[in-house]
Amino acid sequence: MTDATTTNTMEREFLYGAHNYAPLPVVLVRGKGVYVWDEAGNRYLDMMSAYSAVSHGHCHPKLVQVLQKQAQQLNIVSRAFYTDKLGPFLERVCQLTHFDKALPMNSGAEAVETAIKAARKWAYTVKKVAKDQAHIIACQGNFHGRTTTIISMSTEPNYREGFGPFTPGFTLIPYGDPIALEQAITPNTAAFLVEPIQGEGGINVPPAGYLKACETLCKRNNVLMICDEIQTGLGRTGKLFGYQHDDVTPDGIILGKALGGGILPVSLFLSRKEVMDVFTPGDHGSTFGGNPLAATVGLAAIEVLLEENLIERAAKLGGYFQNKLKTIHSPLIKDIRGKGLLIGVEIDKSYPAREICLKLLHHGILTKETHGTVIRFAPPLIITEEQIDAAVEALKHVIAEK
Ligand code: IF1
Repeated sequence: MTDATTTNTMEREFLYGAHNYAPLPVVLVRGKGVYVWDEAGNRYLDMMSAYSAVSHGHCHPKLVQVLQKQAQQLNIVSRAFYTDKLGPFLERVCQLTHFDKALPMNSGAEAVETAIKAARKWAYTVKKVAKDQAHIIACQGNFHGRTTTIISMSTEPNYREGFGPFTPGFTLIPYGDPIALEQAITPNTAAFLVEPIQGEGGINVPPAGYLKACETLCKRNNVLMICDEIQTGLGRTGKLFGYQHDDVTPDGIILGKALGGGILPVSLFLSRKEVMDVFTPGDHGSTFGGNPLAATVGLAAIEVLLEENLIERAAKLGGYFQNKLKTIHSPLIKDIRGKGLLIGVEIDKSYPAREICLKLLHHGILTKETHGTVIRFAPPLIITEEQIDAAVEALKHVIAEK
């Protein structure tokens, strides 16, 4: 696996790249469906799908086809002009999600920033909060991205240290506790920003009814409820959106990752009209956001998701996956949790999760730990039962090796 070519490739990345990642020692050159291949031709089952961005599988033929066609037609023109692709894309996502309006960006973090700006401006112009007094409530253990403003609401020292000063205006409360939300709300609260399941936090599933209780509190206090569905959205958890497990109607949601069909960065902030209407020409934007190539791929990504019943697949295969994992009887497995195909396996501290991921790599399984103790399983939603069996078998072996 680590032959001379591979070592050379990795060394160059290490030498010329910033060291903000510590990748597993594999150099990927090709992907198809749930599989990726390295330079030497070894095949791996992708159990992480780029942190849930590759829900459709690698190089989905229909998505590659629309990408190629559009790439020859028109790609980037900026938002200074209309294009024939953006309107249909936004119309389709609004129909699908029942939100009134959408604002396109590229990365997840940009869409989170968009939500923050929308919530603040809504607080000043609609709720009539005094100038610069608005605050947003977020949860401990959150992950919403890496910009300086977003890390200002992070509780993870590793993401913050050395990057201050931070943006004020955030209040942090424990995740999964509606009473904490009730106590944190003030007349200046613009929004409550929440992940339906905390991904980076360790695949933390909140108690049933949590989001419903939060929704009631937000409505009663005229606070926007905004769900970060960047990781949980578009079928990942076995429903179109993570918030649907609790039957709530948030005021806004943030989408990214899988919206780009595993091909391009495509993100959106979606909301009710009253919220989105706070934006006026010139107060927010992006050179690349909503470009025709991204809009084309985003629209096709939604069509493929529905055509191939990927949401139902995630629900069914997620249940199958969790049940299979439960057949591994080992005191080293402390917990198996998640929804749909967003699954975390918590391992005893004595067996570092990174070591397990390294061993899984040698068994042809790609994944990445989170928080040092949780192995993440978030494969493309097109995965089959046989492929899940193979991954569970490999994990069983690796666990037994300790
Ligand atoms: C990295 C984790 C996943 C996200 C939610 C916003 C963003 C993300 C709920 C920002 C991004 C990523 C980014 C990636 C690691 C990763 C991650 F390990 F941190 F927790 F997915 F599980 N909201 N998540 O999960 O989106 O700007 O990156 O497009 O290395 O930072 P982005």
